[in-house]
Amino acid sequence: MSNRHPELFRRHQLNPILTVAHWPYPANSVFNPGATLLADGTTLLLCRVEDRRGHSHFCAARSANGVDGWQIDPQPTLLPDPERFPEEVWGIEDPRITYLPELSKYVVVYTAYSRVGPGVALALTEDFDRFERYGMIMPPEDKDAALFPHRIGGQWALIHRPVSAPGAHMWMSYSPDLRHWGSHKLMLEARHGGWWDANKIGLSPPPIETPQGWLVIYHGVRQTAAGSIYRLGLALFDLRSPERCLKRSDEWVFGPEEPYEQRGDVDNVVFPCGTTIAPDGDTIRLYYGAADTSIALATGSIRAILEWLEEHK
Ligand code: BMA
Repeated sequence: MSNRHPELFRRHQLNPILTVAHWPYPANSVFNPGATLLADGTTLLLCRVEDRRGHSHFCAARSANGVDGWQIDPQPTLLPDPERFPEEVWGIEDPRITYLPELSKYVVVYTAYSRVGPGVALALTEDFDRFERYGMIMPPEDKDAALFPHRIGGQWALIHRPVSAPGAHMWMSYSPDLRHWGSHKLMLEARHGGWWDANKIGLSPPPIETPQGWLVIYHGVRQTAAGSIYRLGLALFDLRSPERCLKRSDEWVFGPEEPYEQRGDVDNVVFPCGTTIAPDGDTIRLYYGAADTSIALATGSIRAILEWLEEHK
């Protein structure tokens, strides 16, 4: 047991598991990957790749064991398309993947970086080769969004993080068709003052359905004299009304401790955009961007996480 944090997430000894040195084409950095398990058990990471202009696109990396032996697409998998979607002019960032059994498709919800700030965009795919873009579904400033895997009360449901004075909080919105969004509800507020998650929070990976509720891993941003620190906390939400918070951890559960998390293009950042759950239904793999520079992996147990949350809510 670490004396700094509960060992809910154990870092992999091969961390960072993917860096720009693995990339088949020139780039600045690879980080903040979305993650999913394909039907054959392959782990797919949709990695955010930042080019040497500072603009990001996505590139898929596939691995049989989810740890090494990555097959990386030789070219970018999804590039910004500013001709048809001007809101992507400065790049696309931080993809969150959810498989939608109703459509037999994956949905990728991502940040589109427009001239007037970041907004939330959505695309569907069956194969991570061809994508059907829906364009921007939430205008700036908004990011840190992901879709729930099935309709709730007949509607699709989205978590996102609009920025408004005086803070940045997590909201839920609902849609009949993935294009038109409404019934906006405040889901989780940033805390205030000296808290680790004061003023600015956001969803990290897509919500995870458990018998006890939707498990949400979120990031909190602490502003310090030396810059921001990005850490992770836990919350559980009602299965039928996911804007209703059942439990929230006071303490963060994962933060920058290792050199590859503390030093990089942006120091002191752990930023997961995806998880995979093993066939045992319990082992969770958290894929995260480290210091906006590389990709790392930490593993935990959903049962242990829920037990810890019950004790520390
Ligand atoms: C957030 C997001 C992430 C990034 C983090 C730290 O606002 O934009 O993409 O990893 O800042 O720079």
